[in-house]
Amino acid sequence: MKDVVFDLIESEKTRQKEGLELIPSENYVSAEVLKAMGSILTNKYSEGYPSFEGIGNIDGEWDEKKIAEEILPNYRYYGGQKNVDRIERLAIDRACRLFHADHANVQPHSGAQANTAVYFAWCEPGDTILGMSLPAGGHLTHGAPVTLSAHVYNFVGYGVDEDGDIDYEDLESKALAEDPKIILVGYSAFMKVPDFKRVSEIRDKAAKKFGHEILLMADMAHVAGLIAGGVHPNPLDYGFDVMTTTTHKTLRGPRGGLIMSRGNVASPLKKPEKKLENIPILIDRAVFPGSQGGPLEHVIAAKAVAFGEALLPSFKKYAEQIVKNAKVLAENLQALGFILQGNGTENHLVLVDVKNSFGFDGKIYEKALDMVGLTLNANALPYDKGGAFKPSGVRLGTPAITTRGFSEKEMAVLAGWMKQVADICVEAKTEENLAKFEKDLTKIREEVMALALKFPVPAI
Ligand code: DSN
Repeated sequence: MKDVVFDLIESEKTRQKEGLELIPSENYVSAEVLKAMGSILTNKYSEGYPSFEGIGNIDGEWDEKKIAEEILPNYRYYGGQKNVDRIERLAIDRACRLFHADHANVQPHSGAQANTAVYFAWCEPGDTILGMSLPAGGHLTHGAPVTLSAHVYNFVGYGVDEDGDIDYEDLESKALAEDPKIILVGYSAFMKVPDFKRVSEIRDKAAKKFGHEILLMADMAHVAGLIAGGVHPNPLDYGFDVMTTTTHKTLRGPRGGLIMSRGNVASPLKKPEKKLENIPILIDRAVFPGSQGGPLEHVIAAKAVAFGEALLPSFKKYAEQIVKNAKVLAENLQALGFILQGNGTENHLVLVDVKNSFGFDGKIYEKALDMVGLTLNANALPYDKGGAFKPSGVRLGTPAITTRGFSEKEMAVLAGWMKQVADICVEAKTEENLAKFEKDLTKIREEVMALALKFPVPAI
């Protein structure tokens, strides 16, 4: 008997094909990424690491003699690692090339796991970490009170200014007052390009004042694909020691996490001194055995495939188009009366102040847009009085629709539908009342579906 799960997967395929994904942290993977992720590598245990020495290259050409002589000993706790070692090594080498890193740990199961491992690698419980506060647009794992991170470490939050940019003066004064062990730049709802050089200089000043090393960390989960495509600066080029990311957002890989670092790469078996130059080894030890068990080698294989795709010239074009589309979408929305946080966008993400634009909150708008096949998420604006449960905004972005081949001209159509749905929400006032506008919503739904079907989802 066929498991009902497969019916639900088919139904989800239809939803993805017929609708448009505007959640800025989602994307559509290629058939190859999907194939690697759904492979028999899920059968294999491989706690530990492959040899830290390079055994392959980007084209997957192997020096079998070198492997026979040098790959052993690897650092695994199970036998049968011949293929897995090469796959993980490829993922590591490709990630290093993409992000100009000395080392990559490709094992984190998620972005949250990646961040946890970095904190654990460098801090003691109670140490201070300075990051963007959640109400300003930071991420849960950057010390939101409900998270493990906030229970273990003393998070201090810096804010954003009226333009939605990092409040660098606030960051600097807190860095010089709070004696942080980590200064963290990263976010979930931020549409500016951070001044990494300025933050790096602030770190140096604070390190001098307090007389100890301070780890400079960037959580680039949202923009990693833009960095890989060369359309966003890379924090590792501006003095940052560590960059974490998820692999499934703009980077367009499988769901998972990744940590890149600068420093000495060596065997993870011997515990090194806690110095910034040793951060790659400290991170390896903090991922396994520090905070994770067996790596998901099927996901690591899919990461390797995605990184290979991101190294191709076509990915650069993709990244450029994401940013162009977001800019044009923002301009079209503004022309139709939408008020945007930060007055537009410099990356892939647009944050709409729907409350000030139209008088309703983000939840009703998210629901109405879902009814026409446009998927985005209600999102709090910086310092939103409505908080997470009655947020004043919605967050949307262009990575997924750009993968489907959307360009500037479709952005105007999209903005037009968003305005029509906004007008319906003005009349409906409550989520319950949306049902009364079924006819109008269905008409828009049909138009959305017709356009969506012209731009197939890869691998479906
Ligand atoms: N949940 C992700 C996002 O949507 O931004 C961040 O981890």
